[in-house]
Amino acid sequence: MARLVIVSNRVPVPRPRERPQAGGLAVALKEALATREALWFGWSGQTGPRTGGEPTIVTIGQTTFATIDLSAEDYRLYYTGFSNGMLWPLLHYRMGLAEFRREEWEGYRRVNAAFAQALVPLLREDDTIWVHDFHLFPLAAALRAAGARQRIGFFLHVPFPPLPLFRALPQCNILLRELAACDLVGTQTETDAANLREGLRSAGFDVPVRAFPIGIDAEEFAREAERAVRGPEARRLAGSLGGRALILGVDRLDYSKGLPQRLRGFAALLRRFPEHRGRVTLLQVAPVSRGDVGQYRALRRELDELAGRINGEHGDIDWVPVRWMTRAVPRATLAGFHRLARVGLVTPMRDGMNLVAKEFVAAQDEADPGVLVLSCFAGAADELKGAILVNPHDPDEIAEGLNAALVMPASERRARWTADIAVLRRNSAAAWAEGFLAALAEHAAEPARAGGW
Ligand code: ADQ
Repeated sequence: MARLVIVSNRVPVPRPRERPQAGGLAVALKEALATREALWFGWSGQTGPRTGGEPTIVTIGQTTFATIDLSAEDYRLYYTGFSNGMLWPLLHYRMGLAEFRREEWEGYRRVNAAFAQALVPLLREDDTIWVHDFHLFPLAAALRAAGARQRIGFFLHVPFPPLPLFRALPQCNILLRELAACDLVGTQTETDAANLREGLRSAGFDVPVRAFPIGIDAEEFAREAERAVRGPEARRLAGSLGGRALILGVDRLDYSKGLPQRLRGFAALLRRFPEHRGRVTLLQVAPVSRGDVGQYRALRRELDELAGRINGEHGDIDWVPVRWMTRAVPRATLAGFHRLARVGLVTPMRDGMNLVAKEFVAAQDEADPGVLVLSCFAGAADELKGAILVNPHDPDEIAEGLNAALVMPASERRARWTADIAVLRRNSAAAWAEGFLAALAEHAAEPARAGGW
């Protein structure tokens, strides 16, 4: 089997004597990497005197990890600036939060060119290259310019907005042209695929774009949850609830996740459905991410205040309605919390997929499953038909969804869960990776594109 080359912004290089890193792309690609030789290339996560240079190489089993550093200046321009300050909000339909600066755009393209320069010498002729996410839109073109003729696939983990919105980016056509150097582009949903296809066509390119919804290893996560629910943290949490129903939110602290609206939805539940007062607890875990972007600091302040206000207004001497944690909790521990929860509350304003929603379903006890209340704007809503779908902009709709979940009879909970778990088992992480790679092999073999870009 030909070697697989993964390229992503960050590379999860396993550290000696540590458990393999959980979460993210490493979990999704676990099986794809277990069955073939692979090279995983990207940024080390460190800043150094300059961007690029000789990659640091670590080989573990069949996988070689190759990483380069970024200069502090490029970290600011490429990562904090253009990727997180411009592309992230734009791709999540939040144009008002996007900040464009020409020097950041230039830094972004410079880092992509440096990635290509460092990667090309490591490539073999029959490698298959799979590029991940919005940090690396221009990489395929940069690789072609540096001489790479291998097949290249690209997968976008986040949404792609309708074209009139994407056009807010001054260099949108350059970005689309550079993406068109791939042989196949994958998105999370059909909507994202249609939007991106339209964008590419409007710029004069006809690259195949197809939806490949990312999955999880549901069986593995269920085993983790069964183990963790008997562990000390889950037992401590269960004991502290005093028989109250647990509503659980798990996210990175990010404005795409709809956290203020979610807290307002919970407050609306307590106001409009007073029978739940004193009988439910919302635990929201949201560790700080991207703390060096101003908007994220402002979001944290807003949430601190909101959680405090809800507790002040609704709390009682023996009941704190909202438990709000910005500390990180290990993924395995969270699996146990999911299993304890009566309701999983996942209400992003916009999300490529949202794997937390899938993990919540996977973690449930089949005899007595909890209910997922899910934003209709998460990619996962296309697959998880057993969830109660809500519009995350409307706190009243969130409250009604929560109430419906809390009063739902066990037979209906089991029916909804059974439908969703079947989808998760079928659309697994392994099926996602193999599906994309098979499609890439097919498309790259087409004579029209075989000559390269
Ligand atoms: P993210 O925006 O990071 O990912 P998500 O899919 O929800 O979002 O989570 C990815 C992983 O991180 C999951 O395994 C989850 O358990 C873990 N995670 C999330 N919050 C956590 C927390 N508080 N503590 C510990 N672990 C946590 C991007 C896109 C998503 C897309 C994924 C995968 O934004 O839409 O689903 O990539 O393609």
